[in-house]
Amino acid sequence: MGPRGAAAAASVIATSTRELFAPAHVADDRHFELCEGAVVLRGFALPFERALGLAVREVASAAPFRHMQTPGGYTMSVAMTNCGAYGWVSDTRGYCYSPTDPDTGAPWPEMPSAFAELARGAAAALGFTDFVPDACLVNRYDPGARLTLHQDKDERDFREPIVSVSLGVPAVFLFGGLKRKDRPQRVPLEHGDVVVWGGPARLRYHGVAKLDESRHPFAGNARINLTLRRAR
Ligand code: MD3
Ligand code: FE
Repeated sequence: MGPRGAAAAASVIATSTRELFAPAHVADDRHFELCEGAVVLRGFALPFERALGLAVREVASAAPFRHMQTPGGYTMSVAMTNCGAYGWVSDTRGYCYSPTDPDTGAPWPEMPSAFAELARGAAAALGFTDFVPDACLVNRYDPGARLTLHQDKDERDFREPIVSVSLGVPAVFLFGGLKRKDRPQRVPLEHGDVVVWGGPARLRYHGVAKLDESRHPFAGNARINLTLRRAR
């Protein structure tokens, strides 16, 4: 079975999975479709939060969070690291996926199985049955950090979905259109929320509003976001 339309996916969540064989966390009344191709799975990551917390710590001890430079010469307010075969990196020369950490020359830490399994499960719930991520960007938002509207276009195959996992302090996700000027929807994302982006949503502009000062037991005053992708 190939990827289904998101409308079909939403009805899968609403009916057959709930009544038949899905794990309890797949059938949840709070899951909803943002637009065709983008589905918010509220709390989908909560059953795995301990494993995810340990794995984030392990990745960050091997490849510490850092503030990358943009091609425009700015320093990003979001601190980033990566795991998996490829990592997203940016410097004054541009963006790319790199098999090695530019700070050390070493390969990125291996993708923790908790990350890969969670992404695979979330994608499968939407009908993307064999999503095998090879890149996980780990973003850390400290108070005041934000991500300006952008498209994700550095990946090889836009038919592959992207799975994002929100952890820690809540944030307002900005979900725009296919043009930068399209006014974005504001979508609050909380600890444990997972979003699957595919199909027609895959190339929409998106960003994250400036993070407010607040606290959550997962990571103090920070928000952590995992973005799982098939880069190559
Ligand atoms: C919508 N990160 O790292 S993940 C990024 O919360 C990024 O840290 C945000 O955007 C964050 O590139 C949002 C959600 C996301 C990821 C990819 C998308 C939303 C998307 C691709 C297309 C449309
Ligand atoms: Fe993005």
